[in-house]
Amino acid sequence: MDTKDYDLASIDIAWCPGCGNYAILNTLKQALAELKISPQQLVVVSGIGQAAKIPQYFKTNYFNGLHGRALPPATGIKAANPNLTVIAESGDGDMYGEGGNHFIHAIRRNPDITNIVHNNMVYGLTKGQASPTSELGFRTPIQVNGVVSQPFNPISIAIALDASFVARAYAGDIKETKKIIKKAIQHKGYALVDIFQPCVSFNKINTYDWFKEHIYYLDSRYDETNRIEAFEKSIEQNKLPLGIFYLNKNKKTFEQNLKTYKQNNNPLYKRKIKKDKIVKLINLKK
Ligand SMILES: Cc1ncc(C[n+]2csc(CCOP(=O)(O)OP(=O)(O)O)c2C)c(N)n1
Ligand code: SF4
Ligand SMILES: [Mg+2]
Repeated sequence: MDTKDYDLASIDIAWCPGCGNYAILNTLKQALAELKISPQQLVVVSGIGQAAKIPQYFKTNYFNGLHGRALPPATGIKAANPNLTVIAESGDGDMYGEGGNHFIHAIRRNPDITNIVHNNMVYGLTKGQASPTSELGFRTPIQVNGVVSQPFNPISIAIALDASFVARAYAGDIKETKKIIKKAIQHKGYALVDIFQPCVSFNKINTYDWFKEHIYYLDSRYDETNRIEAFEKSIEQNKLPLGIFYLNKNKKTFEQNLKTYKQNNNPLYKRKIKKDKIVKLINLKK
């Protein structure tokens, strides 16, 4: 497959020139093409925000949900048809703020989905308010004296909850980000890929230059199955590690744990509902 297979005939992209979202879109298309996942096999679920526009900019099935609500429909879609590749993709505000509760419980359920978060440490769409990952002291037109709360650390939270795949990438490095996204999609279970994404319009602190100075990759000797070491890496502050922090291949997925699939492999969407069950459902509504 080719990245052109994901191109739409005509699109009007409403991202600013220089935004890190373009690189993430291109990287995702390359990863999908290399994994030979067709647009027909794929569903991308997003919420609201600049990042959440991504499924409208390439050829895929998609569901654009309410703010912060990408993960529940993504979990449901995968449960109804486990043959699909399901990606829940949105911004840091959408996934960790408005959707923070769903983030935690999706990790607990471990659906076989990939969760890609464009982490620009700001609310881009609504013109630059602080997000949960904004640095302490980050000044905005709303937080005029600077942010007073500690930033949310999605990597630490995910490792603490024993998420089955936890990674961080940087939009400015397409080659490495592509490798990480491909591994996340191939992973069986919930896979978090938090991607540092420069917002050139509203985040003048965490710029391309800033990231270059503040990131480094976990080296080849790093053991991603060691949860304690992964947690230690996740709380490093001076330089921020990138790569796969943590991997737990021993967890069953949400779909595997569902009683209905233990009894019958047939995807839910293919099953016929018996008439008496429909009558029961109608009666419940009354
Ligand atoms: C319930 C609700 N609250 C607030 C908003 C306004 N709103 C839309 S997008 C957004 C922030 C998005 O930030 P983020 O998820 O980081 O995405 P980005 O635009 O930075 O990619 C907010 C607050 C909304 N649409 N719905
Ligand atoms: S406001 Fe920021 S996140 Fe939104 S398109 Fe512009 S640069 Fe990208
Ligand atoms: Mg954001």
